[in-house]
Amino acid sequence: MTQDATIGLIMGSQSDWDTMRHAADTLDRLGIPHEVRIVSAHRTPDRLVDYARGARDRGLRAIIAGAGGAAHLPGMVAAMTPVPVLGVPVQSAALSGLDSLLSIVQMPGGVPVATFAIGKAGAINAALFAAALLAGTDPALAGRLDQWRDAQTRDVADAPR
Ligand code: RP5
Repeated sequence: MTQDATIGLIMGSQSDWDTMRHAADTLDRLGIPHEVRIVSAHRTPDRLVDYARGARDRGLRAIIAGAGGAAHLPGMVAAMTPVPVLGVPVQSAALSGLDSLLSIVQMPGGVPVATFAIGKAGAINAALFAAALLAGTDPALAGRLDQWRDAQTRDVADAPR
């Protein structure tokens, strides 16, 4: 979904897509238009600058940025746009994502990145958090988000099968 995107979903590498597709799926289920791009802070720095600088004028209301290892992508994007950045630490091979988590969450004061859990849970929750942000000014989306949560509650069995 790319038309009139309100959420930007970016990741540092194709290898992050297995994680970040869960954010895309969640946005799809909630009917939130979004754009998906690979933007690497170190491999495509010019693309990063163009993306971040143009984010507000394209109408993005939040950017979900997933990265692994030395995960400077969310922080660099946050430095170049006033649009809120939601960081998702991708599980890395060497340190299981602890490196990703610390390098996203430990932003110096002044340039915030809202940081979520490592991996799939973080990708889903970043999308739900972005939805909650938009729902404040979008009653129809607020209704869909309520329905999503009700369905999640109904899916919990009383006892294990
Ligand atoms: C980061 O390096 C990406 O976000 C990815 O998680 C990690 C490894 O990238 P690849 O070597 O798999 O392309 O930039």
